[in-house]
Amino acid sequence: MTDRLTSAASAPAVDLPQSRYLATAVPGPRSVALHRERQAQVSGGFGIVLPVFVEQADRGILQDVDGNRLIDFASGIAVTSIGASHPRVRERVAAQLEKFTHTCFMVTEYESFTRVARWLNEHTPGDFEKRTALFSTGAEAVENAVKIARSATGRGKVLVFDEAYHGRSLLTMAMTAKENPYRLNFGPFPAEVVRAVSANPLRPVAAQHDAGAVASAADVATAALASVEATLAEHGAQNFAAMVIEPIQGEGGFVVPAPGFLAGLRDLADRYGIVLVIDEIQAGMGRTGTLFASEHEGIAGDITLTAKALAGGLPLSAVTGRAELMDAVHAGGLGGTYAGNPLACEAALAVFEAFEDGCLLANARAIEAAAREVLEPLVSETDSVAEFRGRGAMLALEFADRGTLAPRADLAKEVSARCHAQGVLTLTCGTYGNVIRLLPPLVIGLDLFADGLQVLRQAILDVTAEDSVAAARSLTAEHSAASEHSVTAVSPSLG
Ligand code: PLZ
Repeated sequence: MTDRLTSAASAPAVDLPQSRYLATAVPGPRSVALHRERQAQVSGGFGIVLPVFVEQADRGILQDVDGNRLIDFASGIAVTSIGASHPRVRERVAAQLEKFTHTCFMVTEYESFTRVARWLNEHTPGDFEKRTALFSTGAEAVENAVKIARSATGRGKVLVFDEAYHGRSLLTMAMTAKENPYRLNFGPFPAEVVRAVSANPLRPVAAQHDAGAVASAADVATAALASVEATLAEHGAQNFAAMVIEPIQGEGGFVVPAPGFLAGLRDLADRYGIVLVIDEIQAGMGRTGTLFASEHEGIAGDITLTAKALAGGLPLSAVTGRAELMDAVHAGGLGGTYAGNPLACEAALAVFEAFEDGCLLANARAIEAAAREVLEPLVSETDSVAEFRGRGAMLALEFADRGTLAPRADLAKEVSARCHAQGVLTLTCGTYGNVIRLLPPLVIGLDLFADGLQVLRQAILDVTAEDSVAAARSLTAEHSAASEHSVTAVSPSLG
């Protein structure tokens, strides 16, 4: 085996104190100066959540160039699940660096590519013979899944869902639901992408229910499935190569589909000979407390996609699927210069080792329990936290007015800004931008996590209380304006 590690590489990893610390305002002066230079050099097309420049990262802490230690509730959007400086990743990548950085797997081979493929074939859901193809980004994995499904079925259409996110390349952008910022001004898009309803329990599009009655989760799933089947019929089910779905919709708002929906899609796919592609790019690799999120629903895709946390921060993605589908593609039809880069493959092998003893999955579940205890009561304590949801270390709070469910992106934004100012890096998401999501690294210490949760909870209590006061004030103002108006309106007749 090629596992020998150099002693230099075994030197202690970055070892940051696991506590929040603010040396300056956030962002501090050095970050502000570096951000100014960035704006002068980098395309304005890139957005930024928090304009802070990171110097070192370790487990739950990001240390910035001003000496601030921020609590990481983002993991680089679910990438650094085992931390951004895990010793195994550092050791394996450093050892590989001593040998070679690249050969191109389509030119000459290296064993780590095959070993990553083998692990994925053995661990992704589905008790059938599998093959894997490695690429670099999540979008590339999605694109290649579509290529493989088309090649295997001889069909063209792709079914995707409301609130879906699959990437920023031309095809995956067409598959993504949200217009701004992902699709805006970037069309025309590839044809043959058809969108069906999803089964969002809080905002059921398809559920038929009596006015005022809340649809049960089972109703939401049943109604959504009937609508999906109608969409398939409308476009000709026999024309669909693939249906692609995230087991928990990530960018769309951490939407956990109503129970039974994914199993229903599995049935539809079987009935119509459509390849079911489960996009586990954000939810997979331990994030939800199981290795793959589809395990919670007891289903297996014909193809499962992984990326993000797969290689601990190095760019690597994978398409893993039924051997007969994966081998249906003509030799030379799949590839890419950087596909399955050897440094990234070594990092993935380190990630697999880190998952071996089950502790990381237990951590994900402990993270959920801790967050639920602190955050779920906010649903009843405030008028505008509509839902606490998610699984494992993939959790979210949706802000919306009680009763009407009118989305409150303004509250999510303000709460996030206050967390950032206090050194807690939160992210927002959702079709309406009204969701705060928690994606802490699975290696975050529970004390540090608890500190971040308290900051978040207090920010929510403060912002929602201020909002209620402002709402009451404007109601009073409206009321007095209305009564003034009625006085002037009636005064002529009085006079
Ligand atoms: N599929 C389910 O979540 C990436 C996007 C961040 P890439 N999500 C984060 C942004 O604003 O660009 C993602 C995902 C799911 C596919 C992708 C795409 O993965 O590695 O970003 O291409």
